[in-house]
Amino acid sequence: MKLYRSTIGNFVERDSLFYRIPVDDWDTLVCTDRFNDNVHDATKGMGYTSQEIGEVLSPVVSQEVWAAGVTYYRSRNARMEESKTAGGGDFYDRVYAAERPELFFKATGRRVVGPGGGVRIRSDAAWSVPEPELTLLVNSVGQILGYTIGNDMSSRDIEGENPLYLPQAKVYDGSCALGPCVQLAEGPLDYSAKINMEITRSGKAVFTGSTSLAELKRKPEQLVQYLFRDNSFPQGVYLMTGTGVVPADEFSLASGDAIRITIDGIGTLENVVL
Ligand code: DO4
Ligand code: MG
Repeated sequence: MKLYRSTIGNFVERDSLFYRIPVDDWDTLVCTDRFNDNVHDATKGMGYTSQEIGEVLSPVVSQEVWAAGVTYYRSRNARMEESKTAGGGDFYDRVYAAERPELFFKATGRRVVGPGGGVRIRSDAAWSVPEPELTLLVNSVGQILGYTIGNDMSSRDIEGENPLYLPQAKVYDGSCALGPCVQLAEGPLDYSAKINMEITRSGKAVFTGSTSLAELKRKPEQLVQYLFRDNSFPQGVYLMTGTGVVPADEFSLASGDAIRITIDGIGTLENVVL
C-alpha cells in the first residue's frame, strides 16, 4: 500500500483505489502510535480514483530530512575524483569502509519540492547534479514506516573544493525533492529493486543511469540506528540512503532540464530544474 499527501487530505492507495485517512494533519498521522490502525481502517471506507484526490504534495511537513553519503562504491569514486585537488584522495575511501556512516542534515520541509515541482541549482555553483536515492520515512521511535523517492540535489564543485563546504553544497532552497508517495514497509525491503534516473534537455535524453539496492553498502536499519544516536525526531524524520548513480564528470544540470527518478515498487518522481 502507498501513502499520499494531497491538497485535500491524506490517502492510502490499494489496488489503484485511494482511501481517505480520517487524520488530516500529516504530522499527526505520521507520529501517532495508531498509524497502522488508521491506515488499515481507512481501506474499509469509500475508494476514490486518482483524479479525485486533488494535487499530490511532497509527503513532508515538519519532518527533518537527513541523508547518508558514500554508501555506494560509485559515490565513493565520484567523491574521490571531485576532491582530489583538495586532498580528498582518502577520506571518502575511509568513510566508505568505516563502521560509522556519513550522515548529514539535508533539508527542512520548507526546502523540499514535491512531484512536478521545480528543484534548484545554486547560483554560485558551476557543477550540479541530481542524486536519486531510496529515502526512508522513520517514525519518532525509529521504526521505518515506509519508503519514498528522494533527489539529493548537489553542487559537486563546492563539495569538491573543500569537504567543510558540504552543507553549502547540499542545503539550500529547492535542494531536495521527495515523493510522489510513501510505499508502506509491509515486508522485507526488496534488494533487487532498481533505481533509474533519466535527465532530458529540450526533449532529448542527456543522461540515463541506474543502480540496484543490492549495491547499497549499508542496511537501512543500521543507518537509522546511527541517526537516532543522541538525536530525537518527535515528528518523525526522512533519511536519504545515498546515491549509486552519478553522471559522468562532464555533465552538469541546466535550467529547464527534466529529471525522472523511478524506484521499482514505489513509482516515479519527476521534477524540472528552475
Ligand atoms: O559526501 C558527500 C555526499 C555524498 C552523497 O550525498 C551521496 O553519496 O549520496
Ligand atoms: Mg546524496
